[in-house]
Amino acid sequence: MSRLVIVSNRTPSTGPAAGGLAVALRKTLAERDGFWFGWSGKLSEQPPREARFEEVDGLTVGKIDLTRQDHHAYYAGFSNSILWPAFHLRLDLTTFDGQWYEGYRRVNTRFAEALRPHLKPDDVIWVHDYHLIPLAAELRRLGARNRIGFYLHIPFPVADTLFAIPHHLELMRDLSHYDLVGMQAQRDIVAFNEFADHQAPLSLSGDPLKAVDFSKTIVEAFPIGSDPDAFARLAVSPAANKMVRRMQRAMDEQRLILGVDRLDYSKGLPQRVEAYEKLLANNPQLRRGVHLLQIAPPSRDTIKEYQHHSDQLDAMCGHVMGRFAEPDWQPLTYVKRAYGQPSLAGLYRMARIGLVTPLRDGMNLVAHEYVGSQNPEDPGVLVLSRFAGAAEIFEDALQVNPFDTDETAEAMRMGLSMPLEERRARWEGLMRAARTHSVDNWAARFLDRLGAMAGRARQRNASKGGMPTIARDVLHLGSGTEQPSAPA
Ligand code: ADQ
Repeated sequence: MSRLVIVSNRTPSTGPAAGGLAVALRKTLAERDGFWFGWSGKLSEQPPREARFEEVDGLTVGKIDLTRQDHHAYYAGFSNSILWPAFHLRLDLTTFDGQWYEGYRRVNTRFAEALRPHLKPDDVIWVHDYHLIPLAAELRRLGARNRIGFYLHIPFPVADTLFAIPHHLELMRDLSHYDLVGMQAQRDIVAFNEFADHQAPLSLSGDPLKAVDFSKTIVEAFPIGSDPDAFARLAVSPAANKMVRRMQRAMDEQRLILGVDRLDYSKGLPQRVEAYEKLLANNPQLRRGVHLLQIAPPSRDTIKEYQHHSDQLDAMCGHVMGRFAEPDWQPLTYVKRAYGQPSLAGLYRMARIGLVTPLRDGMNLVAHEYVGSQNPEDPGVLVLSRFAGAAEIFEDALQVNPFDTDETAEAMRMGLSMPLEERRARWEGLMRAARTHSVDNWAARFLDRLGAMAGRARQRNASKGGMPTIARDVLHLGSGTEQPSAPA
């Protein structure tokens, strides 16, 4: 079997992996030869050009360090102040700085130069996420002919938003150097095809303009998931029970409405708090009978949009407390810290409503974890944004438009009064879907697909340059800022 090389922004560190994705990828790698490659987490003035390899909990891990300046331009800059907001359709939250793109490319070149000497011709390379879109192109420039797959963990933007991203055409050309590109949802494939079919803003006359040839790249949806049966076990573990007992003492007879998210503007937290406020305002009989627990540890808090969002949420929670709290009852608890998976699983199981209402999300694994953790005899209700990738899988959730806070408030009310029989029927459908789309199945499907492309890799080996060609029918480029690069 070919070796597997996983490449991601960060490499795994010792100790239990924090998320289901890291666990699944570690397991996949442990089952075959290969290594994980990425940034070490260290910044230094003059990082060595070569990667250093270490054993981390039985896995081989190759790491490079970065300069502070490069890391800032690549990570906080181009990746998280341009690509992340734009791919989540939040152009209003982007910051454009011309130097960031150079830093982004430089880091991708550094990754490729440090990785290339360690590749064998038959290695299968699996690159993860928007930080590393140019990596295949950089590796191909250095002569790598391997099968290279890319997985985008976040949504793919609609064409008009993509056109607004600086250097979008170069980024799309970079994508065409992968053999297989995986995305979360059919919605993302539709958006990608919209771009691939036109590649420039539409005009009233003439044929669609095409600057990038995607004919050698397969682009498909591979919806990611969690390990729902592991969450089912975890939710009744002693560690989970400890958290549940603590909560039960505080909650008494109140029913729990639970949100668990990174503190990120894509997760729709202000809208969620507003919807909860409407639930209490419109249904006075529910006051003292429900409690919202929102867990949201800060992330990327050096970026000003994240600080602003955090301040906004603080103010909104304070507002709802001020409006509804009584000396002996508080409507909500807002906790800005991370918890271990057992504690989360216990809370998921206890919650009558799992409130997962991102404004836009690649998949949303919290929805999968909530489903896995439920008590089959007395399951809770998943209130789910229809703009999460998970909405394509979880048809039995109460799906809402998170921008419409009246609708979300009404879904919460319905969930709180839903009869046991309906809750069970819906949960059974959800659990079936969560099992079908488990993270293990996701990794196996992607790697089977990429592995089956051996023929194409040989074809590439046999061909002269091996680079995807640039279509010849380019009349002019939409933005007028970029020229197609010459085929190698
Ligand atoms: P994220 O944006 O991080 O992931 P999500 O899919 O919900 O979003 O995953 C969050 C993970 O972090 C879950 O495993 C959850 O348990 C954990 N987590 C969240 N809050 C936590 C807390 N307070 N304490 C401890 N753990 C917590 C990106 C994309 C998603 C996509 C995933 C995977 O944005 O759309 O689903 O990658 O591809």
